[in-house]
Amino acid sequence: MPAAREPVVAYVALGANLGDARAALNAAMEALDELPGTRVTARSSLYRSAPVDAGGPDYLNAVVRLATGLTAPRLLERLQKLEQAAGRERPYYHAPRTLDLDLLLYGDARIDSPRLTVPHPRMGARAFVLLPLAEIDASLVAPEALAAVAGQRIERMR
Ligand code: PH2
Ligand code: MG
Ligand code: MG
Repeated sequence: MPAAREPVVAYVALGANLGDARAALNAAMEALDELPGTRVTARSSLYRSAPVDAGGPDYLNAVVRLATGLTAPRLLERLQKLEQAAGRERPYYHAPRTLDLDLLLYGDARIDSPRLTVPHPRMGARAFVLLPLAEIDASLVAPEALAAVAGQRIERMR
């Protein structure tokens, strides 16, 4: 029998700004915890944020930390299936969406393939990623990075 893979610590950003975004994010966090060989080991609060480089209503955003035995490509596949199951449509770039699940970090892997870039190339410029990420693992976010996105409107929800 092959040895089981050591679980990898990964971070996933969640976003939605169509339909019942709060329900979609909560359901997605539950679904991530049920992926094969995967546990959600930390969840941020939900945040309300102004769309960045996009139009439409305000977003709800959050970040979760996973411990997963899935490879990065398999995890990506699962994220995309969950987006589809939530009714995700892609009429144009950055269109409002019922659910967006972005793989931010996968252990210390650097991945540059046509389908997947890790660390996520735009995460450092987005308050809606950095604030929830800092809430669950402050050591991953430099104070200067938070200062650089301080102009973006975002509010932690109670
Ligand atoms: N996602 C985008 C583009 N802009 N803005 C906010 N506030 N939240 C998002 O999740 C978001 C965005 C593309 O995925
Ligand atoms: Mg995204
Ligand atoms: Mg995405």
